[in-house]
Amino acid sequence: MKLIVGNKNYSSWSLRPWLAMKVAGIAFSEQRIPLYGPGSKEQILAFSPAGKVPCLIDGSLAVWDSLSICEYLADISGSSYPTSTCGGTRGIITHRSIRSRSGPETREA
Ligand SMILES: N[C@@H](CCC(=O)N[C@@H](CS)C(=O)NCC(=O)O)C(=O)O
Repeated sequence: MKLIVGNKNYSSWSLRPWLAMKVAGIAFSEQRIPLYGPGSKEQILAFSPAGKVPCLIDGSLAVWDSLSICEYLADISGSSYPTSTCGGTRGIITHRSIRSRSGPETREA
């Protein structure tokens, strides 16, 4: 699996799945794309149809949006996002209300 992230000093969205994967011990490689520079958007769009980072590449599957990535990781590993806890539910509601403007979050490459 490969996680596409932005600048770690200001892309907190990128750090969410990055931290989740580190804490869960999920093996992954990382590709960093410097944000808001010449060609940045094109580089992101090569992976993420939403034109945003983070984006997780797992084989032919691309998953974008930090919450969707965490939910996907929970599905495949059983050890990531705490979806069954009160805190997990609150996190999901918060994330979903923010991301609902950005359309579907998975696609087959
Ligand atoms: N709701 C999205 C937000 C993603 C987002 O806004 N990412 C920003 C960086 S923190 C981005 O990709 N900006 C680059 C751009 O818009 O060109 C998520 O949870 O992943």
